[in-house]
Amino acid sequence: MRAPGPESLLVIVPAFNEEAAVGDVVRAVHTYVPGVPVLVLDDCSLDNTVGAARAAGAEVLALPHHLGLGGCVQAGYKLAHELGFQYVIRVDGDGQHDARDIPRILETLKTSGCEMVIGSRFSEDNGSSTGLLRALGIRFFRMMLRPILGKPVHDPTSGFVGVNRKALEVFSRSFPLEYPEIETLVVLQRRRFRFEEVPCKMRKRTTGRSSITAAKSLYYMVHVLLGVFVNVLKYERRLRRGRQAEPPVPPGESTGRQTKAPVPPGEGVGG
Ligand SMILES: Nc1nc2c(ncn2[C@@H]2O[C@H](COP(=O)(O)OP(=O)(O)OP(=O)(O)O)[C@@H](O)[C@H]2O)c(=O)[nH]1
Ligand SMILES: [Mg+2]
Repeated sequence: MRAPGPESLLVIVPAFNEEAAVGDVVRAVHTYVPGVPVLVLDDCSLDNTVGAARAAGAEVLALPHHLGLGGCVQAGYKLAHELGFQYVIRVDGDGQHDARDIPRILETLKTSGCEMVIGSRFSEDNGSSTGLLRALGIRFFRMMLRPILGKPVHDPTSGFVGVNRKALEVFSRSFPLEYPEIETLVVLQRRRFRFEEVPCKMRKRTTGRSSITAAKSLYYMVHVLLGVFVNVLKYERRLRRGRQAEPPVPPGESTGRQTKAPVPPGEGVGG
C-alpha cells in the first residue's frame, strides 16, 4: 500500500463470505473516490472473497483466524494507524453502502472536526427502509443512547462510519469484539469526542447472507446492552476515583480543573 499523504484516507471493507458483492464495492469506491486505497478485511471467508477483492484492485488483509466483525475492523484500524492514515471510512462488503456518499462523509470529518461521522439512513427522510425487527431495535437503542450521549443519534447501528486520526488512535488500542457500532459511540462520548450524522441512502442486501439473523437479534440486543452498561459503569467508577483524589477546595475558590476524570490510554471497551 502506498505511503499516505497528510490528508490521507483509507477505505476499509469488512467482508465475510461476500464473494458476490465485494468486487463491485471495491470498483465503486475506485470510481467515486479515485486514488483512495481500499483495504478489504477478510475474516477467513469460506468462499472466494479474497480473489474477488484482489481482482477488483483492493489490498486484502486476510486474517488467519475468524475474529468476528469488531476484531476485524480493529485490525484494519490498527494497520491504518500504523501506516499513518489520517482518516478511515468503513464501507460494508455486501454492497449496501453507496460509495457516492464517501466524499460527503470525508468532507464532514474534515470540516466539522468531529472524531466520527456516521452515514445515517434516518437522519433525513431519504427513503431508506429496514426490516421490522431491526427498526424496533434501532428505535430502542436510540432511546437508550439519547441520555447517555446527550444528543440524538438516528442510526446507531450504521456500519458506514468515518473516523479521524484521534479516534483511530483510541480504536486501534481498544475496540468491541462483536457488534461494535453502538458501543463505540459510548466510548467516544466518554472521551469527549464528537460525532455527526450525514444522511445516506442504503440499499437492501441483494447477495450473500446477513450476519444479523432473527435468532441473533436477541443475542445482539443483550450483548450490546451489557457492553454499553459496562462502559458506563467503568466510567462512573473512574469519575468517582478522580473526584476522591482531588484535594478539598477552599470555600469560594474554583479549581479550574476538568469536572470529569480523563480516561487513561488503553481503557475503553470490553469485548
Ligand atoms: N470481517 C468480518 N466481517 C463480517 C462478519 N460478519 C459480517 N461481516 C461483514 O460486515 C458487514 C456488515 O455485516 P452484515 O451482515 O451485512 O450486517 P448488517 O449490514 O448490519 O445487516 P443487514 O442489513 O441485514 O445486511 C458486511 O460487509 C459483512 O460481510 C465477520 O464475522 N467478520
Ligand atoms: Mg449489511
